[in-house]
Amino acid sequence: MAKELRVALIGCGFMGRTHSNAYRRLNNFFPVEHRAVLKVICDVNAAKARTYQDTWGYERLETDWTRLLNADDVDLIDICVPNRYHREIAVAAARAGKMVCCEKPLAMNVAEAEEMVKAVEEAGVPNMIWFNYRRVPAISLARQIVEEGRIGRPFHYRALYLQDYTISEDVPQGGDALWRLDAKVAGSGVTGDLLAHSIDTAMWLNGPITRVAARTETFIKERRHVETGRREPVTIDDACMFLAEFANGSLGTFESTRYARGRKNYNTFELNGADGSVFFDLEEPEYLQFFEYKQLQSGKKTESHLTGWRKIHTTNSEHPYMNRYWVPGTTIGYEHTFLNALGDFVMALEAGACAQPDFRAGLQTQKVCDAVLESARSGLWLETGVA
Ligand code: SOE
Repeated sequence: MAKELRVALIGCGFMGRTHSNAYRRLNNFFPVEHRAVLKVICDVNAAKARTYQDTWGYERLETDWTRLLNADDVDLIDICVPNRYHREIAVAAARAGKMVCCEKPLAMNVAEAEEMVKAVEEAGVPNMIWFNYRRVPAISLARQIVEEGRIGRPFHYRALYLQDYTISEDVPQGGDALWRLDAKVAGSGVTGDLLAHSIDTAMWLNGPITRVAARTETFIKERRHVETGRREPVTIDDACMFLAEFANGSLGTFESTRYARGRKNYNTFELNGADGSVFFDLEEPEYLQFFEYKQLQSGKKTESHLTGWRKIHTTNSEHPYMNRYWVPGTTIGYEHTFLNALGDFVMALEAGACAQPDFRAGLQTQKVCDAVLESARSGLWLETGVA
């Protein structure tokens, strides 16, 4: 392990923890040449940064991210701050010649995302957006099944992403913990925060989404704002449902809300084709369900008394990523999706390639999100511009 990958991570929230854990574990599980070094933790709040430094073992801390740009001891800048700050940091980091990894959604809107793509591509720096759910072994297996042609002609894609933590009117908006409820900081509500995941997975499995028709709702119109202490209008979409057309001719439905009582992080999808279907549910993340319209000995496709859905326990070493971990039958968790993403990033780096999903892939998802929000405003079917 000759080389170092010296990381500066900006933002000491929930996502910063998932990424820090991935950097710490990388060399325990992935046989890469680079050794991940937790070099700098950066947050405007020095106390938070200090706690992170103690917990995760970062070598030093900064409270001003611009000081990272000329830091000779930093190779990669990882952006885990609220969405409003992604563009400025990513563009500056790329221009400073740093590798850039960024939490999802890529930006507040398409214009910002385009600027970010331009910056990393002009600078020629490796970049990645953390759409971690692609790296759930069962979801990667779904992609493999699609690539192997086992689904046949696709007809339907159906995705749900449901949570319930904003049902109470007493939940405030804004501030460190609840910036996702403030459109000025988050860009949008469930569309950018949750549906961005569903859209990324959908386009990875089923190709470009070309047209959308959407409806959003904001159920609670005013909430106390943490920063001003006043009740202020709520500007995010609390719920979003949209219809989609895919370039391959299939139809999609997408639904997301933070008002589905009992649902904490319910992320599911199903893809139905002429020859098979796949179904995934993040509450049972180690399983992929697969229905195969099977080829019988006669060569004719039909169903029999043994036909049915298979529930594949994706823990064998033949399943994506699982040869890195334990023995067949034992499971991995949410945190490993970030570790798998990082492993892919570093392996691509060493192969002289750019890992997927990169910023350009993040831009495609951003285009769909923007079209969804615009469609909800206008009531019209809209082209996404994704080809
Ligand atoms: C929102 O609650 C959230 O933390 C998202 O921001 C993450 O991307 C998702 O994976 C879990 O839920």
